[in-house]
Amino acid sequence: MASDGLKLYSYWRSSAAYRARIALNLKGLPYELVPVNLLPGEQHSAEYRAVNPQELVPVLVDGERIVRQSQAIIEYLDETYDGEAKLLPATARERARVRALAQMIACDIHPLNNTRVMHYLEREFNVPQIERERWTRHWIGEGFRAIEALLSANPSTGIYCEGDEPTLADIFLVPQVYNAQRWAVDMAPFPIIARINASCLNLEEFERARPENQPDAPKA
Ligand SMILES: N[C@@H](CCC(=O)N[C@@H](CS)C(=O)NCC(=O)O)C(=O)O
Repeated sequence: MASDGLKLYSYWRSSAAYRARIALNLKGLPYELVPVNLLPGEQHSAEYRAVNPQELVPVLVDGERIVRQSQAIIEYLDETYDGEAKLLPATARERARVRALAQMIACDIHPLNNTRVMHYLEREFNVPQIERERWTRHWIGEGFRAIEALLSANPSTGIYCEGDEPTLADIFLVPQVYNAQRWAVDMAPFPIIARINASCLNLEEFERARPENQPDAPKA
């Protein structure tokens, strides 16, 4: 099925929006990118709140339909458009595994390190930057330790998290590695995560979605 105009509200450095960009590229779907600058707080404007009362990116607009939450967006795209790739694998066992890996990131790592959480720690509890960064590294490290263990213990791990085609799990992993590198997390204890990240970034669809390659990224 062809799309009649997809629009993605995105911010170049948002790892949740990065996930949606990768999925759109893997599905071979062209889209209009609508930048929402999180730094001055455009996500809190009345105009954007009407699109997403949660005041977060990404949001996908597909004609009359508005889809919020990156995992819902990705699964919606996969179910709605044939596209070039299937982002969820064929069997229930495989789908459960990739969803579990994705949710370890989406539910148990990323929300603890979100901009609004960091601002709250600073504003309400006077947590200094150095400790906020330690907090971020701690939660990414905890999550990555568990993901690395699951990847290393399972023969289904291939070039990518599940087999030799990229799936939902890789779509979540790569932006989280980007965040880890941004906050100087030591990746040495996570060789499988690092290897899968490198394999993904060799793909043009992941490369095009990178934060640095977005039109709203500051020019170097
Ligand atoms: N669970 C949401 C998370 C979305 C999210 O946290 N987006 C962040 C950027 S990565 C955001 O918009 N933050 C704005 C803020 O914290 O004010 C999803 O997966 O879409």
